[in-house]
Amino acid sequence: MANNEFETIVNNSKEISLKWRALPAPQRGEFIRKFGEELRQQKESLAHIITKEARKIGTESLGEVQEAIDMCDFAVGLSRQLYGLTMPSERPNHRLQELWHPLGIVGCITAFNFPMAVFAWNFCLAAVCGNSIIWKPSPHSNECARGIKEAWDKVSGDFSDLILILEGGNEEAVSICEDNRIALVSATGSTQMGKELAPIVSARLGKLLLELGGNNAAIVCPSADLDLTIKGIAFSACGTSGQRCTSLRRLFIHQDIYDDCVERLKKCFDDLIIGCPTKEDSQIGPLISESSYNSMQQTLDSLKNKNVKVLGGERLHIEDPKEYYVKPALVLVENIEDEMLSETFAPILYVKKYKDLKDAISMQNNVSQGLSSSIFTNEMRESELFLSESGSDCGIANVNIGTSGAEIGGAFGGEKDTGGGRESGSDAWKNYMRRMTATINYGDELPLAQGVEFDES
Ligand code: UN1
Repeated sequence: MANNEFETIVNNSKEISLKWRALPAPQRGEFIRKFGEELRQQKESLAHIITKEARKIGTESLGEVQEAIDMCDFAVGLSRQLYGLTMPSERPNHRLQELWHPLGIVGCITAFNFPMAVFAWNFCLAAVCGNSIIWKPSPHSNECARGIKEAWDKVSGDFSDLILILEGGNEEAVSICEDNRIALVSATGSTQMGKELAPIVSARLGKLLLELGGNNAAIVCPSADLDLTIKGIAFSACGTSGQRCTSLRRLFIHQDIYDDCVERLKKCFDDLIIGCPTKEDSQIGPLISESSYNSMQQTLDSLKNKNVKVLGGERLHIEDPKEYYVKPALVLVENIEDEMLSETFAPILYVKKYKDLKDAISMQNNVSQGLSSSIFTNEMRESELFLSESGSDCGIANVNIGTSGAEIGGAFGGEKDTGGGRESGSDAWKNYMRRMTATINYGDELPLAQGVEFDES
């Protein structure tokens, strides 16, 4: 990347942010409404780009564009709801009030697996909050980024530069992190990436929003409805070829239903349709790259070397010989293996028996990541324990739903090595603004807070 290319991008982003923030928030929302309409119009063609580049199956690609559309709708409403609190002042004739202001430029680093939706989470909020955005997409999904930018350019009038794309890899990501004109860096990717980039932003006391790796688990209790449970597990573990940050990696099954559940899972994994993502009936497309395939095989080999039972996981030669299709792997473990403690971004599901729900919850929590978690049960006491302060330690906890496929209305993100950030719904918008506490004295005296006296003599 030429230095002056980066300078131009930052300067242009700064310039547009000053104009954009002067628009009343509901007018900013109106642009996002039109952007959402444009995405609706282009839903099929944008989904097509996702399938082509990120190799997601048709219905998931359409779902991803829908997620971006949902974010637009959410942000339009939000543009009239950037509420600040007012608090009672302790002093007479005073008002105490919170004001929310834009940050300026937001830097957004996204991963290949959600090449449009995760950008939309960030952009729609950043924009209605009055910020511009510089977007560094994954090198695997530049075309998706260009597709989104073109849609924005159709509706953005003079505000085309509100989205500026910086294509590239690590060097470009580091440039974003180093630049103190970029107020907030929102980054999605592996925990390792987060641990490399976060210190750079922190060193300049910049703001960070991190959405990093998961190592998500589900617990299946004896009362679970196994039909919906198996479907939920299969989608979360194998959908998107196990390449979601929310993908299900670990499964704890109660001993009373273990055999039955594992039999059904085996059958379900055998029946999955693995094939070219452009084919209507394919449920699982290829992995994104050779290196993803290699890391999957490395993990499985090291398990096999320890005589752990691995079912599936082999490469399937379908269509293009350069693509890496795999059969999702079921790994039946008796003990917690080291491989289970880190995230392999591929369809590997570890399955372990449990006796006591509290043990299952503690095994679930006993990893460094904390993104998503599920329990399958029809017992209210079990699900409430799971959701309680003694339950799951994740940012997302589901009952009778798999770990993946969150809606945009809730705040999305996780604890511990997942980075602590929250994006998309609820009050995640506050990450994209600065909070100003204003105290206004409309009286003709100057009483001091805490009763302090400072009388002039
Ligand atoms: C991601 O994999 O980075 O909850 C995001 C889900 C999707 C988002 C995943 N809505 O699975």
